[in-house]
Amino acid sequence: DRMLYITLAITLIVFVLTQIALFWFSYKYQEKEGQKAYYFPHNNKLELIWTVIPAITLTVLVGFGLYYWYEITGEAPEDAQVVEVTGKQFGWEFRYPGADGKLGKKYYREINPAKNNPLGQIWQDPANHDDIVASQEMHLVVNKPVRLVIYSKDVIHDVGLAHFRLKMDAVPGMPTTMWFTPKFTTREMKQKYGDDFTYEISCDQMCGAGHFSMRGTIIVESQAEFNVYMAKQKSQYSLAMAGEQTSPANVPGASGDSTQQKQTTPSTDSTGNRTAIR
Ligand SMILES: [Cu+2]
Repeated sequence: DRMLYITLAITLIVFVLTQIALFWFSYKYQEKEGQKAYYFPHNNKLELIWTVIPAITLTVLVGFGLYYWYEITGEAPEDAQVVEVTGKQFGWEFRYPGADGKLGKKYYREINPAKNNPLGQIWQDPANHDDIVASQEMHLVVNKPVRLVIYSKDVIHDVGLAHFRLKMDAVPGMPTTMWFTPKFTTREMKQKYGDDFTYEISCDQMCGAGHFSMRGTIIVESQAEFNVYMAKQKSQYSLAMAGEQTSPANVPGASGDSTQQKQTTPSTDSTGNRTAIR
């Protein structure tokens, strides 16, 4: 926020001064009887001044921007929590590493929502066995750095975190990352701004007919509350294995990937209508 205010202040001052000068000069030197225009073709000193000063100012402003950019996209602190975020038409999926602290490998051809594998996790990889997958709602721990690893399953989306002043594109085939530390729990924010406050994750990149409905929520809570939430979740592996036993058809990849079906069924409500999207 501070950077935005400084940039606004500097540009506002320059804007006001130049506008005053513009109107003042056009008033002062308006057409008058007996006044002849002064021929003023070039002045090196002036050229130099109005090139160098803005150049330095803008370099400094951009420099700050770059500094913060490298900070949020750079190495996260050692103790950071990792959450994988996947955008799709139209919704968000989140994956948390289990007790091993490691996200298992995945491959796009394994994506098969019908078999409880929306992210294409490779079940042969033991690191996948305790990973937890959730959709639309992300849980974070207050005052603990979190590193988001961002994917997309179809087109370009964008993880927009307005309350955290962050956004990052979700690009198919190219994971992006950013890290930050939530400072206030959802409960603290509700006390401050009213009960209807929610941390929101919005899609900041126009991505299709259901773009407007790509709204997820973030719950920032204490470590204890987070642990309770995690303990209640079932690993995606166990859900997939349970599903496998009841469904006799087990032809890997035969049902194809989900992107083709999804595009034909735009949904109006991403939370209530998840089956229609898939
Ligand atoms: Cu989107």
